[in-house]
Amino acid sequence: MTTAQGSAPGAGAKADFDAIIIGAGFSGMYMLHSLRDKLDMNATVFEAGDGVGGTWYWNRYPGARCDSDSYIYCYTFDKNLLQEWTWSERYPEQDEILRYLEHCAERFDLKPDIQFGKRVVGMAFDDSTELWTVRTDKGDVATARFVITAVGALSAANTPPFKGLETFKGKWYHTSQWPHDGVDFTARRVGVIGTGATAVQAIPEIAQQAKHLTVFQRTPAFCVPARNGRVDPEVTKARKADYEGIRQRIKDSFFGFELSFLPKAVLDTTPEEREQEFDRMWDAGGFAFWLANYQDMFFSKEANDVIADYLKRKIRSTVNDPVVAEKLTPKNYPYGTKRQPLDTNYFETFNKKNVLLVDASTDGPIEEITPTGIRAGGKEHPLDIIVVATGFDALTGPLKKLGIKGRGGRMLAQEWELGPQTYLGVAIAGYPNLFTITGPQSPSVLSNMPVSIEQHVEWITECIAHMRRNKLSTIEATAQAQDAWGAHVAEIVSSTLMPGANSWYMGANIDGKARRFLPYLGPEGVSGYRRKCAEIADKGYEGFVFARQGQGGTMQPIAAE
Ligand code: N01
Repeated sequence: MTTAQGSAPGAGAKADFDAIIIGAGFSGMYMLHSLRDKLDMNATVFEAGDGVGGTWYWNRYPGARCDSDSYIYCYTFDKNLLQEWTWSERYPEQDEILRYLEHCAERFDLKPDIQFGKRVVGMAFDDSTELWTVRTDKGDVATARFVITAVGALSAANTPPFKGLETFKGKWYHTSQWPHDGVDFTARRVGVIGTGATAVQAIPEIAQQAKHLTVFQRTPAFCVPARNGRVDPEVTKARKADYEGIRQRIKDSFFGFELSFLPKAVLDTTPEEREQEFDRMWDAGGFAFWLANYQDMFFSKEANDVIADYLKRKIRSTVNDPVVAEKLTPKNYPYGTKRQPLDTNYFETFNKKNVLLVDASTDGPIEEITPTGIRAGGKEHPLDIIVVATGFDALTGPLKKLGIKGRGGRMLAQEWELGPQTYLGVAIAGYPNLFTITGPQSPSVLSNMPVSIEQHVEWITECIAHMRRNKLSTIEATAQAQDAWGAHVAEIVSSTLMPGANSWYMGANIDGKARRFLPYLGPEGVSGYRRKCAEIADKGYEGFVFARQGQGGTMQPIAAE
């Protein structure tokens, strides 16, 4: 079904749907539930995949699992759901998360309103009707008053234009477009390109199966052990009894986890004292070392060096061959400024006889993919399978791919050539009635995603409810509010070490992409951001203008109820 009768809030031109949601992952599913079941809106979802799950539908590479603790990597909006679902492991595997999301889709009866196998390829705002027209690759054309993008921050795969890739006679796979029936590495010579969070999960798994594995590293990663394992049933019981407290604590936290920085500067500690703290965080595993370390870690290079030194020593004491250990040791960016990979036997894997590390700086970069392998630093490495673990065109990529045209035909992809411009990361001046869940310039990827997703979905739902109560037909961020938000995002990050890394947070992983810090960092993380969004709503949506039906193009601020 591509069209249906809908009653647009604020009356006026008839749309096929009150709202079109793009994507059926964590965010699109909750958005649909909220608009349809709380506001009684006629909403539909276009989803490119053949099932729900988003990230967890697509990323099926070996070792794929969540790096957030399972008890908080889930929806928290429904008390009963929290009680009825039990996670098996500290970090569930991809298939368990997908089963969870399937369960949610059934539980909230979402599938009848999701149109699977349809990728949105264009959408345009019509100034006269004040409606969006959305087109899919299957030929659907549907109108709606609101469009909500729920496309995820890491869904536009980045396959660098490696010379000769098309000539490779073996098989190659991008980790985020993994075959659903898996890949058999038995007796194969495998190459993995990349050593980010994905590759760090995949490499130890592939090395166990493959005859030979060659890892092509451009930048070494600082890894911390995941320390995955079954969850003790007593711990699960205690958490279920305390979910209200947990929910509040993650909402009030900096990053959406039950973690906070140590209220102390590492430079004010003795070497013995900090070594003890480092050991404690290291033994705890997970993001504690990254997100609950000394509070000066992200601000002072000297402090960062002290912390990074601990991780470098761990690499050197784990990897047997000192030359390989040196290649695996990060040297040219501060710790924590690239996404923290969590590992299970990653460095140990380089002690295996069937694993070879080819490092771009010391052995030479990838020059070409040949019909039979990869040539790097003048040497050809024969391969049967290549795993391309080169990540994503993060945050802006998925939105640019939607072909969004706003007021007067302005094109988002063009306007964002020098970086994203948003208000709060959830709205864009010139694009009325468009909301971007966990969009650029919101906490998004710098938080435990479900926490930020729920916050955005609930804020958007309340905003649309407000419009319906006040018979408002369009909402649009002002250019001034947008500029001020962009300046604020940039100013905050400039006081940190984050710009010092060639990270995907900075857009540095994509050739030609503007170097801009893409998510929003602070000053009080997700809790401060949540408060800011709430204050803006309380002030009658400060920084936005509303219009009633028929005022398109000449929007006037309208006082809130
Ligand atoms: O991608 P990445 P990823 N030639 O961009 C290298 C999330 N995630 O898929 O560092 C050679 O981090 C690149 O090198 P460099 C998580 O947020 C979540 O691993 O740019 N190499 C790097 O080593 C994560 O951060 C979970 O110099 C090239 C690698 O490829 C995000 O996904 C689990 C290259 C890419 O690393 C992305 O991680 C896993 C080139 N031309 C991942 N281009 C969860 O827990 C790039 N590289 C939910």
